[in-house]
Amino acid sequence: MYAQMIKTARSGLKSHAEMSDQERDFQDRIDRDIKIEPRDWMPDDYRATLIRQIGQHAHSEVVGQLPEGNWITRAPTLERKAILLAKVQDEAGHGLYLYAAAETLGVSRDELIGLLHEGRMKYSSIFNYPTLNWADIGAVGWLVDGAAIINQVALQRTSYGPYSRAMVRICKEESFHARQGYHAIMKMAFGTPQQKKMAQNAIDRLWFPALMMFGPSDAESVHSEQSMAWKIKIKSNDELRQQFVDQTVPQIEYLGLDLPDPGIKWNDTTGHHDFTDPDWQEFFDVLKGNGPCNTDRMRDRVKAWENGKWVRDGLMAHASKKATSQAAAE
Ligand code: BYC
Repeated sequence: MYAQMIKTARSGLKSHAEMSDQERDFQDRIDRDIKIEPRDWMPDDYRATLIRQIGQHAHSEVVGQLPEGNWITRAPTLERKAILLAKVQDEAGHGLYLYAAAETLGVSRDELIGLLHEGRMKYSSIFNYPTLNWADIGAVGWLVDGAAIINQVALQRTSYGPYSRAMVRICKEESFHARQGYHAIMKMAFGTPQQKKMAQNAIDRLWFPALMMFGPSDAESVHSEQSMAWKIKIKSNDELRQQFVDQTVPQIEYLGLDLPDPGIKWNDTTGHHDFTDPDWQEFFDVLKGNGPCNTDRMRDRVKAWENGKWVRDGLMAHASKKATSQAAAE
């Protein structure tokens, strides 16, 4: 169903005059901050945009388990292992809330997962970078979850009710994720010279990929204008990226480490930090499937899906048996 919708999705903003009466009423509800619920009428493109964004978001949560899950068996202490295990389980839960929110739009989870596996849906570019050592796990929690929260706090006010409510819950868990990441990196920054070096190295490799998580610049963003008019997105890619930089600079200063960008400096005129853009060519290459880990991530996800078939079949058989015996008893 969704595969068909994306083929017909229209691009470009409709003027008030171009809208039908129904579309004008819909836009009016959005403008008055009234949430849109699953049974409400909505334009097909609004539905398709939400399915794309929520689906991509759900896939990111699930694929995002891989780089961190890789370190559960190698966590340096029992406490760190328990924390990481809980975090990775939380990501599965986030995926579940989001797939459930997407299902309220009439698309099945199987279809979304099928599209991901065929390479027709995306997941966040950040998860195509490797986690090479323990310091990377701290940096992921601090920078990657930190970037995700900034985006998701804004999305709590998104116009689609089920997405907005999923975000409220996810944000609560994400703040624990970011804090545990900062705590792990802080231990290393204030640890031995070798630990400090590892922490710096992780930040050097993950800083620019973390900036890319907010998407292309506003000038290059294809969907922002319409998504902001529909309040699917509340803040633009560049606004959120700037917020992340402003939030992170004092945190890195406290750690006594550096961001790998000599261009970062406070600007009195704008009231924000200036910073260097990531390499956008690299970003678009990663999106095309040419990042360091794209192939591994998809191979691992497809394998996990295939290996989990017997569990899904068992659950379906149990549910149908239960439904039959319930019907017979009535
Ligand atoms: N990566 O017009 P634009 C987490 C695509 S997971 C990949 O600006 P939009 C975590 C975009 O899809 C948190 N693709 O798009 C989990 C579009 O391509 P298509 C994940 C990207 O949608 C586990 C094209 O580029 N968070 O925290 O208006 C462990 C043009 O872009 C990316 C979310 O998903 C990217 N970074 O804005 C640890 C938040 N950026 O579809 C942590 C929800 C752009 O036309 N999503 N593209 O082929 C959003 O807020 C928005 O979708 C974005 C992009 C800001 C990401």
